[in-house]
Amino acid sequence: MLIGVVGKANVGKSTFFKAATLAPAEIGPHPFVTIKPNRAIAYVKTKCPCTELKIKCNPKNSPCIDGNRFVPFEILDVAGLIPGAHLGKGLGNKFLDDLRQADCLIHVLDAAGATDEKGNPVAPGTRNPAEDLVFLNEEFDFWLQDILMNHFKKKHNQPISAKQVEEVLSGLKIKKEHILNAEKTSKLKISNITKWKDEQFLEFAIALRIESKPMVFAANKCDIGIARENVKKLKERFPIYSFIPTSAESELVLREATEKKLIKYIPGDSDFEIIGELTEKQKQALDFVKEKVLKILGNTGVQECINKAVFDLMKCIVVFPVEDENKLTNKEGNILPDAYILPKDSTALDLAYKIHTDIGEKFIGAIDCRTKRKIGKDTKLKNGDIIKILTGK
Ligand SMILES: Nc1nc2c(ncn2[C@@H]2O[C@H](COP(=O)(O)OP(=O)(O)O)[C@@H](O)[C@H]2O)c(=O)[nH]1
Ligand SMILES: [Mg+2]
Repeated sequence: MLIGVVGKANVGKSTFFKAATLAPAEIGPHPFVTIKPNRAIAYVKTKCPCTELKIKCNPKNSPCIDGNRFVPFEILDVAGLIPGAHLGKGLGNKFLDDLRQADCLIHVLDAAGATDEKGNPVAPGTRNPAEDLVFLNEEFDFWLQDILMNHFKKKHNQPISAKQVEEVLSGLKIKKEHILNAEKTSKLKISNITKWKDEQFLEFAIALRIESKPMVFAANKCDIGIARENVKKLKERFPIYSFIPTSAESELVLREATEKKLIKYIPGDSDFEIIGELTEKQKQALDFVKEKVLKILGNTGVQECINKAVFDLMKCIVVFPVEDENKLTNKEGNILPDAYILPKDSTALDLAYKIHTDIGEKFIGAIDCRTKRKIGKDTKLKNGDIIKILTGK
């Protein structure tokens, strides 16, 4: 499961990416060894069972701050979009190549309209951010339309099946269920695909994008007043999408100040506490964040975008594997040591394989540690489950 962060130049994509991937607390050595250059670890925020169970956890792979568990997963910094990407212009192919790997997208918009179509700075309010949204979607849609037309337009005499379309699109993380859903919503018949007109290929491409690359929009630079007005207009014009007002720069200020032990701040929270000696400049920056962002928006929006992508768009769950179903510990006696993000409908067997192939291969069952009931390999796990895997020889 991979979230791609996309957007035009100078919208605050790097700032968003950096803020989202700065560890929310000291976490010691990284559990991840190799990460590709454009990938980094971000953290989804979820409730740690420690509060509900009134126990003190010893987290290993995922820090717990005041009952909030931050569970790590990889995110992808998608290459910047260049107009005409689908025609192979500039680094356009790199953009599309990155995009194909993503299961869902966070599209960072300059909601303040302070950058033109190429990302050059202009006065806030000059550019309509809706155009950037439409533009990126269109690049993707034209590209997908081209792929489909190259394979199917007037190419075959036999009726085409969804399976054949799936094979062509398999490298794009587009699955059969996406194709069948897009067929329904576009009201087109895949069996007739070889006879479709160009605009029907486009309609299908649009439907397929909506199904296969769900998006949340980070309406960034919402520390500027006009950006917040633009968010209202975006919501009215595109009711099918989610827009989250963000100030990536503010989240970066807060996470960096946390790292320097100047403040206590839990990502996603509506306030912070000063715990260190601040310089005048630091004080001003933090005052700005408090007055112009947290008090107005409620939070910086960055954590909300990530949680929205993981839980709502991808419908993932977080589960807590343990080795002792009574003490909720691992072998070393650490309470609720680890948390894992799994795709929806994952089973105890999927969890076993996620922990280690070896554990997956020796799987004979599992225990739901809350109810102490045994569960089989097909039982679907729920968000927040605490699971002991049983293994045989
Ligand atoms: N006002 C404001 N400016 C921001 C915000 N996030 C980024 N910026 C500024 O926008 C410019 C471009 O940011 P950057 O992250 O490099 O954008 P990228 O080209 O999309 O990666 C920089 O001057 C940032 O300081 C924000 O939340 N609010
Ligand atoms: Mg950048």
